[in-house]
Amino acid sequence: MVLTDAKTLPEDPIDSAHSLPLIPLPAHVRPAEGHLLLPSLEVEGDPATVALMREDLRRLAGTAGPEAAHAAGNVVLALTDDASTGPEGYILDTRDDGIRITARDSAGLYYGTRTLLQLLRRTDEGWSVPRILIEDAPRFAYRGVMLDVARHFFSVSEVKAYIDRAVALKFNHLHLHLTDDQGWRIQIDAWPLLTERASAGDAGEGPGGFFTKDDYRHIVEYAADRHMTVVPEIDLPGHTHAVGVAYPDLVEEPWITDQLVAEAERLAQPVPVHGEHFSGWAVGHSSLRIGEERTYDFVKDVLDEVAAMTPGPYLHIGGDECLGTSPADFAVFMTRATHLVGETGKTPIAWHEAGAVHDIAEGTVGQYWGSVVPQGSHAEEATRFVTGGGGLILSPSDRTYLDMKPDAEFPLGLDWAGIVPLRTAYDWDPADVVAGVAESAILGVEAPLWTETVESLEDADALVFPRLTAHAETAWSPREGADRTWESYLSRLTALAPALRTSGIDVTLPADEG
Ligand code: TNX
Repeated sequence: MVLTDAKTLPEDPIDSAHSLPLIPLPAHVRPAEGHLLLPSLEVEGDPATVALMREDLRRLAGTAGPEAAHAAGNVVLALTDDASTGPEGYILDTRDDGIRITARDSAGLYYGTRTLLQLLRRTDEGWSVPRILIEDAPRFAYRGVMLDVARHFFSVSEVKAYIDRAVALKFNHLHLHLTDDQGWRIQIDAWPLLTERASAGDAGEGPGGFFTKDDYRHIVEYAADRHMTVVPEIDLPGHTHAVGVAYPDLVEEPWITDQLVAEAERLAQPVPVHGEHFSGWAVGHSSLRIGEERTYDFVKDVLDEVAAMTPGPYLHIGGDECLGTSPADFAVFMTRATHLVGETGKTPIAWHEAGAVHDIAEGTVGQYWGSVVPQGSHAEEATRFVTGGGGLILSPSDRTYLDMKPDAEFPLGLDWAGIVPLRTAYDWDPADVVAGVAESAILGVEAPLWTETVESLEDADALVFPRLTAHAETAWSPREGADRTWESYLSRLTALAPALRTSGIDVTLPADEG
């Protein structure tokens, strides 16, 4: 077996990666002839990445037990100063005697190993990997998933399992939606009743729950080991009904409209009652008391404590769907709250509605959740974050909301932003959403999972896969390229599906699409 010299391969072979189980598509793939067969794998190099890779290989090898030690490392993970790979980028090269991954940073090495894990196959004679040269780096620095642990609570081990799914697809941010009308999920020492009184129950019949500070730190650490940054969200000043269960004087009476009542009746759900747990799905009925100074004591304490246990640079303060807060009050609140975040040393993130407010802190990052073709004032609001020196995270709801039903009959999920089949999830580009926002102002892409209808990891998997793989490709892969097509993606997904199924994720491929 002689490794074909990469230089003799065509520059950009058509359909080169088409049949390979690679998602997200790497920036450059040069397949060669044949496969490399290695009886055993011994990983050496950058110690932290080696340890994670050994663990992953043991899992992949199944019950076969630990590998017989190979005399010398035949999977080499090397940090280099070679400028040819950018941040988080790597080069993966299969050679006669093994596999070499090089990168400038350990995140790059880690992503190289994620790619290798997709390519490796266990055979009777050992491990098989296609002869290949890959040079790769992400398109966007922010590649996020969001998990709503407020509507239904997820345990530390479930969150870790969600992280495992996301990092395998090279996502690097986990946005935790920690608070909402139905529950407060994070311990705050200065306001202990939040978790004592407002964490029981959820958007349904479940028990709820919350993360202690140690739980949260454990999640942050587990994520960080895998090059993932946790972005905590405290949703303010709306979505705060649960705050009123703990401290009734901090929130207004619920803002009940005829529409809310009609919708609650249609779904046989309760209408919110001030100071009592709310288990329905209605949004936009709660608001902190904007005119009270005690509100800002509360907000400051919460933001300070959350910032202190968050090593990442961001603190998300929500700002969405504040239907029960007047625009003037909303402006007062978002201005003060974004500045309070700034005082903690973190960069504020807010949902795009906050872009309507003139004086939010400079550098505030916006998260756009409008449709892929912006309606009303949404584009203008999104643009405001960019002119204000911040960036934009794109989460168009009719493309990236993982809680939207993939087909009308799907038992889980909602449909207010539309039905989102796999092809719809795949076919859009972040640079085309908000006209006038340059690619360089787009921090990246995030796929949120709201959990009104999601009660378990199994439910989450059913909604999330395979669509999360589409969003991984949108966030990581270059826009142009012979393989950056729906057809190639579907063929690569088909090739990847058996490995996903082996790892316990049951992906249904769209037989009728494509
Ligand atoms: C909208 S869009 C929400 C959430 C809901 C979700 C359900 C946005 C920032 N907020 O409060 O859970 O719809 O799909």
